Amino acid sequence: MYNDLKTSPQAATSLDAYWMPFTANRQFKKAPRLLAKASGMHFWTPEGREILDGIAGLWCVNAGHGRPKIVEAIQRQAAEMDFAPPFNMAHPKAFELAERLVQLTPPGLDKVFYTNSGSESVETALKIAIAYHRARGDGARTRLIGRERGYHGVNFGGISVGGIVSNRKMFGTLLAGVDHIRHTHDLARNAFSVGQPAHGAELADDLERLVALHDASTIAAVIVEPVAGSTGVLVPPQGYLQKLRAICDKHGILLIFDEVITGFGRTGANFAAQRFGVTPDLMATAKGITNGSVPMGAVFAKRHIHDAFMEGPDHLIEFFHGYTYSAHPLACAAALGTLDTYAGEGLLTRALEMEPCFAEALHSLKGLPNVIDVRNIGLVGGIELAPMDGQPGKRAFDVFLDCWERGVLVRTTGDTIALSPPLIVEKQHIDQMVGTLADALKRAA
Ligand code: PXG
Ligand code: PLP
Repeated sequence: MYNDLKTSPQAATSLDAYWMPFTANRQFKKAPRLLAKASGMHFWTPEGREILDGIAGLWCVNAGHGRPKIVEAIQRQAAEMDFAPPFNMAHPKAFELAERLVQLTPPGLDKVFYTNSGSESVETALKIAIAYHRARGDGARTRLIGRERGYHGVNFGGISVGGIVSNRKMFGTLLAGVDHIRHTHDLARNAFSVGQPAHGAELADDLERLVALHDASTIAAVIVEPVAGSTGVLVPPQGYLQKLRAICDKHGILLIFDEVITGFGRTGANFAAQRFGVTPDLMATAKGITNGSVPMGAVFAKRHIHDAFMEGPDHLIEFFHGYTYSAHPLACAAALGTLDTYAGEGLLTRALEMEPCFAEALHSLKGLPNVIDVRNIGLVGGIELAPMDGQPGKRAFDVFLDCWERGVLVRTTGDTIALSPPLIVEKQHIDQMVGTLADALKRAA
């Protein structure tokens, strides 16, 4: 029935050529879900149906859609200068943006390396970590430690340190010299925790197990998401990140936070590092940096890490890494417009203000059919469902489809439904999201 999409009365576009990312292609093409317009908290379908955006696009549109300062910045920049080579050349906005960004970061993270996505930020951070040790004459530190249930994008470094079986199993041997600490998800002790769960700080000690196995002198870095997003909104247990920081310090291991989702206000502070009071050595970001409007990412590094590279003759490249589109003028302009929007409306701390209202609404779902956990921090929420027998992920996917039919966009990962609305969300939107979800959960029972 949907072999074609009518984009105008005359034209019909085939669905054949587009191989869609992270999508059940055959299911989608039988009944496509299309978005044609967006503004503020909403999308509209080509037929004009209004959809409440419960997930900030894909955890990225933190200021809501179509914000004028961002739109105008992109339009002006596209007309003025479309592209400037980033190798051996630069443009003023790249510096202006970097100075603005490091005003927002935790103490000491005052160097910025630009990328174009979260995946590229992760690769960049991992490469900086390994090369940093080598530049200091500690070149045996090459091992990378990730965590089970981590998501660090889709490139080879990221899937190697990541902990999602389906993202790894098809792709061969991955990077050598990678190991993983245990994840922190513990339904038995922590189900229905409001905010940070009480139990599990001791899971950070799992890093000591890997140090004992591999020796600290071989380990370059540990990478974790402060709050795991893609694997079901896993909030760090109280004291866990502090403990991880202390163990890294004890052994000279760099701590990398992957803040691709948690950065730019999602947890109620500029970065989750500030929300939790733990400063990493390197921080990978993307998404909210441009409000999702133009692809961009950034890695933040402590000054001493950057400075370790600044050796040798000064006409030589210090770090053999970079992308054609690093510091792309449109992305820099969009990011400046985004930071103005965040600052002008106090959005980077708004999730903290909205957290009690959001938490209360989410936790009202406790007791509905198949709801086995509710998790929240800032403006991120996860509702975990009991899987259907022999069909993992199906129950949550059915709820997602039902919500879509009823005008609310949510996200599923496994049998967890995730909500991460734009930071401009109001109580009435939260009520609509959670109300629609509650009805869908009852229907799915
Ligand atoms: N790290 C983290 C922590 C992320 O959440 C990436 C890296 C990769 O970013 P890019 O820009 O390369 O996609 C992400 C991205 C989901 C979902 O379903 C989450 C992401 C991307 C796509 C889907 O939760 N996060
Ligand atoms: N492949 C080829 C053949 C290239 O020339 C380049 C960049 O010049 C790349 C890949 C990398 O592209 P990007 O810099 O956009 O990541």
